[in-house]
Amino acid sequence: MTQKLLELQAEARDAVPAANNSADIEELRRHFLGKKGPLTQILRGMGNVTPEERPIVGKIANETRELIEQLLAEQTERVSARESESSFDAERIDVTLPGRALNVGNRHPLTIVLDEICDIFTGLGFEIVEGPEVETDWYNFVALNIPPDHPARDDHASFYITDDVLLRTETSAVQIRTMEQRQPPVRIIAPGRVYRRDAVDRTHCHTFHQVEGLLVDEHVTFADLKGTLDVFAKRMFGERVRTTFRPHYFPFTEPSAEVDISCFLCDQKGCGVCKGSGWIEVLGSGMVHPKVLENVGYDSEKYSGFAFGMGVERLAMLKFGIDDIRLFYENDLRFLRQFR
Ligand code: 2NL
Repeated sequence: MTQKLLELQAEARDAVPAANNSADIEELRRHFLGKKGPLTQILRGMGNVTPEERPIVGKIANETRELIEQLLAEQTERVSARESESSFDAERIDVTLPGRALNVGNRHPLTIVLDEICDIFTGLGFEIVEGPEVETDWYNFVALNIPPDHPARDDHASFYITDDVLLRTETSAVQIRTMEQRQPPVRIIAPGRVYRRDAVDRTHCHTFHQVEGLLVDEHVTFADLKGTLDVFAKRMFGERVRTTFRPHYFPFTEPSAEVDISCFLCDQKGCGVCKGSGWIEVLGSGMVHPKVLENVGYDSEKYSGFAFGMGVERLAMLKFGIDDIRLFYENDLRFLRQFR
């Protein structure tokens, strides 16, 4: 029996250091120390050993178990150090490689300008209101002092759906609806998409965007209009910009004025954008016509107001130096990616 144990020790000394991965080591552990392994078998045979020999055989058996366990532990340590090193090698990453570029989007140039306009007016205490793009003749025209035979309807060649229903030609209708629902003071801007039956060219499109503004209260004067739009122009195009109010005609305002800003590109020396004049037209405005106030049930003796309207495409083209309105709608990423 002692002989068998010594043979077992010799076998383990040969086999364990030859195992070169953790699976083989586990296999050897089962082989030498498992329930059906040689050591267990030998210990089961202890019953046949004489009482004198028993302590000696027992001692050698224990030494054999300890030896095998120690051999396995040493080999496990050696193998696992090597294994984790090779897995480190396999998983090594090159932190100096360039990263993968993410395809980050950006706002559409019209959205950038629209947001900017809205920010300026909300900063001045105006509230943003929105409304339907399909309107009735009353809200789009008649309430704004443009009756059916009015020549101003020619400027607004429209898309009619029925005799009485059309795609809105400006966002004024939203402001009419708001005034119907509230009493003054009213201080709102109405941004949105509008439609006109225009032939498409470098500066015209059948679908474009507008921001209209309206302020109605007691004692509102043309000076309030001038001050408000002067602040807007300076915040939008730079503090150096000055404004001038040129008399004009709109059916829904009286008096009416077009607003020009001093050319922010050439400082009024004269350039292509201001066509040598030093001034650029940026919006239309005026004091709300008393008939419009009466149409929504306001007392035009007690209340007065100013209103204005601007084209978002036009302002965006000026601000970014874009010479063709169609670029906004073609979804060409080479164009759109320039406005980050
Ligand atoms: C322009 C000119 C303008 C208005 C729009 C307005 C609205 C109401 C009452 C009175 Cl509810 N007026 N809007 C007034 C003056 C000019 O727009 O050139 N737009 C692009």
